[in-house]
Amino acid sequence: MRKRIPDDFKSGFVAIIGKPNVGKSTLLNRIMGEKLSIVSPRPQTTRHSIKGIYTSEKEQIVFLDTPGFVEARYELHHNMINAIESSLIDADLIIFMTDNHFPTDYDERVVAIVMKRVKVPKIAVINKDDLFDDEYKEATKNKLLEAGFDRVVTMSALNDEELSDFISDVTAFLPYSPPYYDKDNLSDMPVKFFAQEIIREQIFHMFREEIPYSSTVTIESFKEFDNKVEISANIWLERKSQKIILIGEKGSKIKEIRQASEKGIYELTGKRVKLELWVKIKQDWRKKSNALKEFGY
Ligand SMILES: Nc1nc2c(ncn2[C@@H]2O[C@H](COP(=O)(O)OP(=O)(O)OP(=O)(O)O)[C@@H](O)[C@H]2O)c(=O)[nH]1
Ligand SMILES: [Mg+2]
Repeated sequence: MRKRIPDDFKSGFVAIIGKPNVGKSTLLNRIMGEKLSIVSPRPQTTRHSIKGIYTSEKEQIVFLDTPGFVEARYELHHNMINAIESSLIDADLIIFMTDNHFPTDYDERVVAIVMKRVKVPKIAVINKDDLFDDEYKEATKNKLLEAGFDRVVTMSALNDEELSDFISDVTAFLPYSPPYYDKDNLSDMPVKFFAQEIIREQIFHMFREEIPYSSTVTIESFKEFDNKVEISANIWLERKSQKIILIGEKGSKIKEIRQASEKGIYELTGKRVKLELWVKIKQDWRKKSNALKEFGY
């Protein structure tokens, strides 16, 4: 029989926004205890809004990890900005995250947008507290309170110990409401999507400069059996010259991508993984709206 939902149960949607590379996806993954959103040392890693559904006995928080705010240099960026803006519309609470470099131009623009457009409560998180001192902390905290945030917290998203306090801070701002999702759901995306993101993450980790940004991944076939998963995926690049770099000498790089991805997908599914990767070119795909649609952006 289904357990009764207590009257004081709280739930709501919480959008996590902020400039690229501050640790938004790292925080989401820590809270969920699962790698839902890919993380890399390079900015603009996240491209879609990724939902993480945190459920306990007392609350359900639907976190939305968003792409870092970006200059719209490519059609792809317009789609990323749309993903951020639509996450603001449905949110019951906004978490604005910054780091040890506040304020940058990006920070200022995001804060201005949030204060102008968002009426719901707003928490500011100063992340990466391993990289700043008390003086920076106090000064930044004051600036954020002055800007209009309802609460300012400092943390390191790499540190699990601070998470339960953070969850309480968030829940305090949420409305009383029954949960929106079944407690067993961690996200609303299929396993196939996470497999695709895991492959994309390896490319972010292995290459510098333009290759990560010029690449995207599509899953062409995904067969899940009781004890194994068979996947065929395409890695799309923008130019022929990039293909040689991605494949590497005698296929060494593509092999590394395949092996690391198989490991990641194994950790996700608990099943043996056989992955086939194909490298393809779609000239200037980031500028073409029909290509973006085809690639799921
Ligand atoms: N030193 C330190 N590094 C951190 C902390 N939190 C996250 N990082 C690192 O910061 C980098 C960026 O983290 P992400 O979680 O990908 O950042 P993001 O805000 O999601 O970035 P985008 O998706 O590009 O917008 C990674 O290398 C993380 O390991 C922290 O508390 N301290
Ligand atoms: Mg991210």
